Amino acid sequence: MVTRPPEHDIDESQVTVGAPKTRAVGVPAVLHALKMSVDQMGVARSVQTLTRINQKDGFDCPGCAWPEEDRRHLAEFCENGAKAVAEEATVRRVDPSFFAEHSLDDLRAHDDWWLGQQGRLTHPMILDEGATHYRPISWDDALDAISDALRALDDPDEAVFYTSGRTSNEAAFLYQLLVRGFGTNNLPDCSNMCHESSGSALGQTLGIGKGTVSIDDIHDAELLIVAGQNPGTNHPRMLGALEKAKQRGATIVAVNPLPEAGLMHFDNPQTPRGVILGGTTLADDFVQIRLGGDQALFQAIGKHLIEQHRVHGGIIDGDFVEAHTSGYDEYVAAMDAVAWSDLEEATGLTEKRMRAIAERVRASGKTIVCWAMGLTQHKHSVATLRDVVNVLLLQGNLGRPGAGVCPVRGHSNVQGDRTMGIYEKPPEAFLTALDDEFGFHSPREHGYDTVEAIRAMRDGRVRVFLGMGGNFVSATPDTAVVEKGMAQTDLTVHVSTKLNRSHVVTGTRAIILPTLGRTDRDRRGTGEQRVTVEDSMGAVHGSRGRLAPPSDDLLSEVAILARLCARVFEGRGDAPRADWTGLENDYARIRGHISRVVPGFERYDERIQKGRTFFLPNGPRDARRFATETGRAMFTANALEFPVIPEGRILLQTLRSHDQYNTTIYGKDDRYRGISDGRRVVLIHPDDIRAQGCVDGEIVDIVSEWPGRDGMEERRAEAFRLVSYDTPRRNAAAYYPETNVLVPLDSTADVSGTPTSKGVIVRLEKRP
Ligand SMILES: Nc1nc2c(c(=O)[nH]1)N[C@H]1C(S)=C(S)[C@@H](COP(=O)(O)OP(=O)(O)OC[C@H]3O[C@@H](n4cnc5c(=O)[nH]c(N)nc54)[C@H](O)[C@@H]3O)O[C@H]1N2
Ligand SMILES: Nc1nc2c(c(=O)[nH]1)N[C@H]1C(S)=C(S)[C@@H](COP(=O)(O)OP(=O)(O)OC[C@H]3O[C@@H](n4cnc5c(=O)[nH]c(N)nc54)[C@H](O)[C@@H]3O)O[C@H]1N2
Ligand SMILES: [Mo]
Repeated sequence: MVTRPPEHDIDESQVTVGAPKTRAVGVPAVLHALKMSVDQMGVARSVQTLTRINQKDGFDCPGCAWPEEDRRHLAEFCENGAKAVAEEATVRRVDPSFFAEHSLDDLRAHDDWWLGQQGRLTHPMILDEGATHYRPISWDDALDAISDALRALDDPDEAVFYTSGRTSNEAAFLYQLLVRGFGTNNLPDCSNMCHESSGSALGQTLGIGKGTVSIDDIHDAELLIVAGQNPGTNHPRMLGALEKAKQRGATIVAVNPLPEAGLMHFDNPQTPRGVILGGTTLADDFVQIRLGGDQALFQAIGKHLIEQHRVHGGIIDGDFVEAHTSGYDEYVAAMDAVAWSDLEEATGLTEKRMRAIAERVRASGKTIVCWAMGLTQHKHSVATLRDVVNVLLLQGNLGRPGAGVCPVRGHSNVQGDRTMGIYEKPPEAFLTALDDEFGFHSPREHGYDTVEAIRAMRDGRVRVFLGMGGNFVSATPDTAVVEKGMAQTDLTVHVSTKLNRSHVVTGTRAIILPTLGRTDRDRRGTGEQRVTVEDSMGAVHGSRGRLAPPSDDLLSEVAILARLCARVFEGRGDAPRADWTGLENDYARIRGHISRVVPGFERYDERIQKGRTFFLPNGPRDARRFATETGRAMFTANALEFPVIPEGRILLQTLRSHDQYNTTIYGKDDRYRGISDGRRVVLIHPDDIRAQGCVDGEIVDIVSEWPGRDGMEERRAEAFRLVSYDTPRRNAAAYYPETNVLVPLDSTADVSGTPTSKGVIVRLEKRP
């Protein structure tokens, strides 16, 4: 039976704390996901939908970007994929009567869970200047209003165009064309807060900002290091690949401050082994590292390998280093110089322990390092990832089977969006090809990334904000600053599937454009359209929804963008030229344009027909080709950095619970960590609770401290419950987005500019 949306917000006084789990998935996961599916969409629709996820010619799961296995199980089961689908395929609706009933103030008072649980948006809505409620508006009027606002700007740089990572390749390509044709590169995206550090480090050292492994490589690896990642919750299908590698004899080392259930033990619901025989123990070695200690760990591994090679020989792949790399001597000198005592302090591990981990690397003939946000969201993340690359280069673990780098991407098409040109710093070759194809001149000046866009809003330099998916207000750091910045704009526009905070923290005027999701059938012009996406490993494939859309009033992202292009470019001789209506009616024609602009997409449409997949060229993987400054893979010498926590303070990481998708809160539990019915908790070492003069279960405020221009700035998140947890001393964890109020806007990673969401210095304060 479908259940009604919640009437009330989460009641945090109901939170309960039990023992964390030590194993992931299994039958409880199946039951939990089925319940959520049936709550949102009933039995028949649940079956119809769940059996189509990631099947050939079905739709691409809007959950994560982990690739599909070649031989798919019928309804390859993934608890959190099923939840992502249920959220989108829900039969609950947010229609004009909902907006008539709820004023903006009323909506603003609700939490993110309540907002998201109300259902799918069904109709374009506008908030007029000074209005208390959104009112319905026709598509034509809404698109005219947006186009008029853009065309009235003094300078195209007064507009900001954000993208989340669910947008299809076709829509992303049109979007960046709209933005560049309009005259700016202000294209911040969720990547700026996510894997930007990976892109920066890999681009510099390997010449490609992406991973270099395929799913077969994962199966073939001898050693898999999984660092700064919680796959049991965020990439559950990865557990199946790890299990397969394990069964073929791989060793798995998990590096994490928290003993995450999914890293420890996996009960695969697809196999009898997982259901009745007790599943598979995944991590052979759980390395409980301090927050931000990973650069030190990889330096320790490199240092040990270099030392041992000197004594015994045969460890470093001299041929590879000689033929394919640069910077080796400088790197060796830096590793010789780094002190074990510093490496111990940074990691919280002993020299002996680190040498033992390094011995596993030495013993492995094929090593892959996988990582996610635990490695990318620190001040020194880019340096950390360069040191990951250094270790792999030593043994030639790049460009051969079973070895390489595996940044595990977040949103299901975040990688594809970047390939399609959603980037504030586009390379010249891309712009030249784009200009040639559409007969115009793209702006060359770099645009704002996410943090720069917020600064510009704060300083009153942004007048129009457009969000292609996502939830900018909740997802970004320093919530109070973002909310103020948004309010200073003239117009905020969101192309969205579901209601979220960014719809209720608005500019002077605001427009909501409801759109189709992955699961929805997309019928236009020449018939049912498919879109395409790129997974975390550079494989491109089609996605086609089958469900009746939530209302007849929805336009696809492609249709919205094609119509905006027509309006914004009308009568402008210097604008891109294309048959906008033709593109809207036949997405294959967009793929035609892409095939001529983006390398690797030749014969694009043909290669994705009938559920086919193709791999994009990958220099390091395909041919040990490294398009770097030196034309070789680059060793780099990086100074050791790690967070220094002032006296009496704690380092806080902000992460995801098991029942959320970024700012979309599916439910109130974090089953694997033992938390139920609430989210305002701080997971913290029991000795730190005592050291702060508190007791377990006490409710405290979290106050972050940041040395700003005018002295120490304080930011406060109120009323969090202290939960004793197995985490290193002075390292705590709490859920995002609630804790984004604490992340200072200027606290960003060097080079990549990513907010330091995994390293926020805080103190705890007793409540009056
Ligand atoms: N169900 C679900 N799936 C998702 C998402 C979701 O919200 N829900 N989000 C998607 C997106 S956009 C992304 S980017 C990914 C995110 O996937 P993850 O990166 O797994 O997400 P987080 O919850 O941020 O978890 C960070 C992990 O890194 C660890 N960690 C934190 N700091 C450090 C550190 O300094 N060193 C080490 N070694 N470990 C550290 C944390 O303890 C935690 O296990 O998941 C994607 N998939
Ligand atoms: N403190 C802290 N902050 C973080 C992070 C962290 O770990 N800690 N993680 C960061 C990371 S890794 C990321 S990726 C960002 C995520 O930032 P975003 O991508 O901006 O946030 P989401 O919550 O994924 O966006 C959800 C909204 O997207 C819309 N949506 C969903 N599907 C579709 C679709 O198919 N089309 C369209 N047009 N809209 C759709 C829905 O309206 C939904 O409300 O957050 C970042 N912020
Ligand atoms: Mo992400």
